[in-house]
Amino acid sequence: MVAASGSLAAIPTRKEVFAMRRLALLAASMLGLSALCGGASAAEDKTVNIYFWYDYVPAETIAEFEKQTGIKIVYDTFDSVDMLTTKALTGGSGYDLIMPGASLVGQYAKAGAIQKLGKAAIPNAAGLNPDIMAFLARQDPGNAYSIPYAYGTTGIMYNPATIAQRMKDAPVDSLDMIFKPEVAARFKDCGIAMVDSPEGVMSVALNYLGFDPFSTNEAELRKAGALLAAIKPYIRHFKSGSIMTELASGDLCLALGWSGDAIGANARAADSRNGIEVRYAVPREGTEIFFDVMTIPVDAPHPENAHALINFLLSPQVSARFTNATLYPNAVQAATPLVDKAVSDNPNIYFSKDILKRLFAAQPRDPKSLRTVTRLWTSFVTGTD
Ligand code: N2P
Repeated sequence: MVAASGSLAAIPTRKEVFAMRRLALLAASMLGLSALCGGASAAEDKTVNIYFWYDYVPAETIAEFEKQTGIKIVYDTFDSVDMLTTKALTGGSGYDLIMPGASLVGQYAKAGAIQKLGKAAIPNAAGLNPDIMAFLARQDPGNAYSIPYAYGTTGIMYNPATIAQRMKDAPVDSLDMIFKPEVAARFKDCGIAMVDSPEGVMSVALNYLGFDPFSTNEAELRKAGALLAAIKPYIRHFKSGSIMTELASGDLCLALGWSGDAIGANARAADSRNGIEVRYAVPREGTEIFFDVMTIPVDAPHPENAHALINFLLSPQVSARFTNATLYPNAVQAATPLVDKAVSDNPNIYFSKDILKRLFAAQPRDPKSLRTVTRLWTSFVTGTD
C-alpha cells in the first residue's frame, strides 16, 4: 500500500496513456469499427465490477440489486485509497464503479481517468442533500463526475476500560492520546493502530500542530513527519481493514481511524457479548471530514450497469440500510427518517453543530507537497529515514 503511493508521481504518463487510448478509439470508429469497441448502446453483459471500501455494501443490497436487474455485482474491496488511485490512473482496471475520496476527483478527471456521469440515468440524484452537493461542487464543478455515497470523520477509537486501567484521567477526546509519546507509551501493550491514510493522517497531524491542515510548507510538513516518527515505537500496525475487528475483540485498545468503523466495532462487540466496549471521539483539536464518492472509470466495460447501480444505491431504503449497517451517514435526504433512531440521533454519526465546527474537509494536494507527504508517510510506516 505504501509502495503503491509512490506511483502517484507517474500521473503525466498515465494521462498520455489515456490520450493514446482515446486516439485509438477515434481511429477505430473512423474505420467503421465502433461496434467492436462496445459502443454505449451495445447490450452490456449482465455484470457490474465495483471497487469500493471494505464492508461498504450490505449483502442484502447486492442480492436485491441482482434480483431486480439481473445484473451481477462483482465486489472487490480496498483498504487504502492509494491502491485505488494507482489502478484508476493506470487504466484498464476492468472496474465499472470506483470510490475515491471527493478530494481525488479533480486529479482523476484531469488525468482523463474517469467519465462524466449521464445524469438522466440517475434520477435519484435529485434527492441528494443540496448543501453537500454544493460543497462537493467546489472540487467537482457541476458534480459532473461524482456522486456522494458516504461521509465520516477520522478520530479516536478506544476501549474505555482498558485505557482507564492504564491511565485514570486519559485525555480520550484529545489527539494527545496518540500524538504525545509519553501518553501513547502507556497504551503500547494493549495495542495502538492507525489507518493507512497518508494524506488524511498528515492533515490531522498538521492541524494538531496548529498549522493549516493542507500546508505545503516543507518545514511544517517535516514537523508533522517528526511528530509521527516520535510515536512510531508505539504503533502496532497500519492495517485499516483490521482495526474494527481487533478493537471489537480486545486485541487493540486505541486507534486513529474512521468514525463508522469505531461505532461498528462497538456494535460487533455487543453482538458477540464479550463485554467489550468501543467508543469514538471526534478530537477536540479538530479533524478531517471525508466524503467517499462514486465515479465511473473512462474505460469501464459496463457504464450503463454502473449508472443503474448508482441510481439503485441512491434510493432512500437502500441508503438507509447502508447507514444502519456501516454507521456512516449518507447524503440522501429521504433516507434519514428511515435510519434507525439510535443511529440518526448519534452526534458522532449525523454530526451535531458543535462537532461540525471542529471539522475541516479533505482537500487535494499539489504534486510537490503530495510527494513530500508520501515520503514522510513511507518513512513513518517503515521506520526508516
Ligand atoms: C470502510 C470505511 C472507509 C472510510 N468501512 C474511509 N474513507
